[in-house]
Amino acid sequence: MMTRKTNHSIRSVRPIRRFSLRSAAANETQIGEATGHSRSDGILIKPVYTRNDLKHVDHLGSLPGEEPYVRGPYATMYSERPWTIRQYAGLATAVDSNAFYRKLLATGAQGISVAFDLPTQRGYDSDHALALGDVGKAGVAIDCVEDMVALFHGIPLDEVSVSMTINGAVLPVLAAFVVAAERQGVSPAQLKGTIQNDILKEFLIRNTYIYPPSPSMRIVRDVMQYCHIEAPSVNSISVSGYHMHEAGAGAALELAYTLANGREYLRNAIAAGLDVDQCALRMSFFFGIGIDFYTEIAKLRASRIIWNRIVNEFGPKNPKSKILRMHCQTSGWSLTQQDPMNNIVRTSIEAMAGVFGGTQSMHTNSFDEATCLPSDTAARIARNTQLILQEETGITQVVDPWGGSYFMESLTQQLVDRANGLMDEVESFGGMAKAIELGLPKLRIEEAAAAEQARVDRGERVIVGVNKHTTPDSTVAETVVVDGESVEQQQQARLRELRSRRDQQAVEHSLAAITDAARSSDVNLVPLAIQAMRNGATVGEVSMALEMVWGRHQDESILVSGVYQSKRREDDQWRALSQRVVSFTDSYERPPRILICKLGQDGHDRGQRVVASALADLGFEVVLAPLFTTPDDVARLVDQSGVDVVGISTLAAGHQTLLPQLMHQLSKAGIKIPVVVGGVIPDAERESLEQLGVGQIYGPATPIDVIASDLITLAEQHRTQ
Ligand code: DCA
Repeated sequence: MMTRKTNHSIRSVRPIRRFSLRSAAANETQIGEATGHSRSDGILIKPVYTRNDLKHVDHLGSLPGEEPYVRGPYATMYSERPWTIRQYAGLATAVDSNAFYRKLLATGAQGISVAFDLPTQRGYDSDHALALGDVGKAGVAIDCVEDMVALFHGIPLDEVSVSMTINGAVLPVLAAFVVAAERQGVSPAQLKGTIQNDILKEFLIRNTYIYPPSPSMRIVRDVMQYCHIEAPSVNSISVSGYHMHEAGAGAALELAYTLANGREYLRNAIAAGLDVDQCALRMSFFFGIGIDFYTEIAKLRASRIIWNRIVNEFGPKNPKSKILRMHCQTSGWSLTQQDPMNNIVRTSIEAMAGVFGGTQSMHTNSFDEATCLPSDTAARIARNTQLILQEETGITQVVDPWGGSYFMESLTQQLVDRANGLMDEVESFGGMAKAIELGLPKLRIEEAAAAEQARVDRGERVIVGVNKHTTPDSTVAETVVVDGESVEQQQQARLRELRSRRDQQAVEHSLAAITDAARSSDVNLVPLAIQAMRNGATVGEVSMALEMVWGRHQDESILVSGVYQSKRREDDQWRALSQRVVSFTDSYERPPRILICKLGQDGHDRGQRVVASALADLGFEVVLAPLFTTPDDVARLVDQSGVDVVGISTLAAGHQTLLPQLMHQLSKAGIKIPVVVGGVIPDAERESLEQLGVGQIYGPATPIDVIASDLITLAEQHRTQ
């Protein structure tokens, strides 16, 4: 992994490094290899199960609320208290989000789950140059305590449990939350909820890190320690598999890497002087729930068995430390832009798997989220899906109804065994932090994603409305679009006002204290961040006080190679495309060359990496830009790299501002090059993108063959210009 001091440096053109898992893995396993027997991890699912299938099952006979907790963390489970309905949301400004939360709470939601916009997550204030285009787009913009106060106006923080998805910028955001609670007269000891604070998965997959791994792990530990002492009802970490699931990991990979991350956090905190009960008691987990119904139920059951074993390794005294409690979210990846009402059905089935698996808290996605932020109608249906499960179906009456099933118990054991094998592999590399540094887990997940994409493109994995049973007329009726410019202006005005009235000396003094503390490791940073925010510092300023010492981290791009092709080699359509690439190479004395990039702070890169890997397998020269590029950076890369086509991947709506800027930069530089865009793009935007000069627009689930064919044509046209 590579770290650089600032985010403003000029990035050089970097052709992708391609990496074969066969040569990389010391302990080669079959995980991630698609056998064709089942949807996930190559696990064989048979038509009939008998008691013989229970022979190798270790956990039979236990009760709910008892070790190894396979049947649930609590003895009575939902029969006494159903899971918490906690819809994840954040809309543009704090005031808008507050109105949304209050409506959710008034109509059946039982907890709040805050989504922050990307600049907040990456530690930039809304007036920072690199925040441009992303302010308020994929969540709420929070710059200072006043924003946090507005976010929770009228919501009693000693009563309502609040979860916050914040990782890199956890210090200033947690600090702002504590100060906002103070203003309500609520002490940290009265707060309840969860702070995500899971930085390892950011390095692994989600990419909203700020600092390099080592100081980032110190922040995690400081937050765990602070919460243990001052805010004991706050879950100080939510170890997340969700993003791995969304990035393409099958059930065993998601389980293994999430729980290996959990073990790494335990080790990290214990090494810093906490005991296992101090940290494990308030550790929680977060899983994705996909459409693979049986496997997903088994995955959640298996997670509790494995975590119980891991915590026991550290000799806990409190039995509660050994219990894995989890939040689940239905899969965003399984949502389709085509025939979107199908998503209501998918989400219901996924939610049911989460419930059968024994989740403690859940978010159900809205059916329109493959295209835009949820509309009111879609959000209501999503929430009602959970209410119907809780209040109409009778599902909550029986604890772990799958317990004792030949099939489910055997599947649970298979997942435990597979995940244990993968975790052994991680241990052989020296633990998760080391394995992430070597890049192995990310490549394994990408291998799974590429294989899955190939199965979809071959029609082996059916997605109704996408690769089978398609319908021509299927768009979302109502699309929500955030007016990013107006949100940016509002946030910037609030920042100007704050900076003009605060005691500047006090702010500078408290920021200097943070910078000093970053140089040593024996001071807990949380109280210092709280003091700075109380004095009127901003999220960006606190982040920068640390960045001055630690720098900003940037990940190196390595792509898997050969996985997509291995599933398509025998396929006529693939062969024809390969032949076109060969002809192109013969004609122009080099292969078609494409620059693939994301603009702004959007780090969700599964889509672009799968496409890049498949195109490289086909014979393209792929230049994969670093994450977090500005339009200027991209224009410079195009100029330097001599590519034939530019592909922009966008999932968080930043393109609405940044793409016009890129087109302007290219034209100013006199560069004529085809530009294509893929990702989450509402139908209503297509016309304006075409007018801008965008050559092709690819929605989610567009087959690789379509993209590759277009790109070859565009490259040919570019060459003959
Ligand atoms: N019998 C006895 N007690 C029960 C039962 C039961 N059947 N069910 C729940 N409870 C108790 C719990 O022990 C807990 O009490 P405590 O706080 O004193 O320990 C309380 O009721 C709340 O239940 P819990 O299972 O902790 O559920 P939540 O408060 O909703 O927390 C958790 C769920 C996963 C732990 C938390 O981290 C969370 O909410 N995460 C959400 C993360 C998120 O939103 N991420 C978005 C991306």
